[in-house]
Amino acid sequence: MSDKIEVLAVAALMPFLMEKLRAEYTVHDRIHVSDPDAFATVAPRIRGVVANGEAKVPRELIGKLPALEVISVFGVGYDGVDVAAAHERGVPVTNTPEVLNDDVADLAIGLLLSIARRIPQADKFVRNGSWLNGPISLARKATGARLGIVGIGRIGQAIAHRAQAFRMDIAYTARSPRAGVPYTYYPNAEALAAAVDFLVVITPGGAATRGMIDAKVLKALGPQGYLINVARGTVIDQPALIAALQAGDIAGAALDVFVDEPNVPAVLREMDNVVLTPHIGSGTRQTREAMGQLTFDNLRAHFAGEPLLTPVAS
Ligand code: 8YV
Repeated sequence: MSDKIEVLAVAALMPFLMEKLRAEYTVHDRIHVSDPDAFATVAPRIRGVVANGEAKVPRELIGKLPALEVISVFGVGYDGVDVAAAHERGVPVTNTPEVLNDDVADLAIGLLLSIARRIPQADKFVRNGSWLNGPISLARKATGARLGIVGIGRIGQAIAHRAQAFRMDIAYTARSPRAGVPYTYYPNAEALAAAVDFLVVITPGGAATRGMIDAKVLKALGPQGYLINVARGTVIDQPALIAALQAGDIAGAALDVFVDEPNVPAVLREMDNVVLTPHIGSGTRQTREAMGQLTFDNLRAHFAGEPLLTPVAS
């Protein structure tokens, strides 16, 4: 047996990261799911877990890994990891903040423009020959519109920064007003939704935000309002959103994230007033490589006894 440190990958990781990990460690790739017997044999030796933004690392799994020392998440979101359970054991959790801010903000603006100007629908209109029968219906102007941002962390501020170039009137909601943020503060999502044309959701997932965008918030957004979600599917009450879209309670939605990915309800996929993308917020080669490098560097720092680069707070 090699004397390499053993780590468990709990998600399918990009080849760039997998190669780096394999050069340094013995990597057990999702064997806790695919081969429980083999997992039971190696579990006592596993010292690191590598996850991604969607993967689950519940208390139960942490409990099966007595030698666990560190959990490194490939993603800024770590709502799948039971951080409390890890920290109780003295196991630090790391994530990949900052390096994906630009990409997620770019996509948020891209989705906003796509749903406002109906770009995917217009593309389809040309491809299927509908243009031959006359012009397409008019869209909604984006420049100068009122933008509400749910969550004004690093990515929320990157979205606002871009929206300024579109001369948007920007407001936000967060648990409390954020010092140094010059935009109008609303104490909750419902009040914010009532005041804007576009509501962009970029708040962390997890129990604290589950179902935060509910029927009342959507009603407040109103029949001329659009919802954009680049956060987590769980932040939105998905059945309530589908009902609101069907009833015309809101004008449309652009969604990069869903409750049960990669499953997207058929009813949503058939709607014309939505734009749907497959969780690609951070999905550029450049950013995914930077995330992979940071995921690896956190692990390497831990095993070298050096300070972690980007640990998650308790
Ligand atoms: C995923 C994400 O990690 O950063 C996050 O929180 O959701 C994404 O970047 C990515 O899709 C890899 O699974």
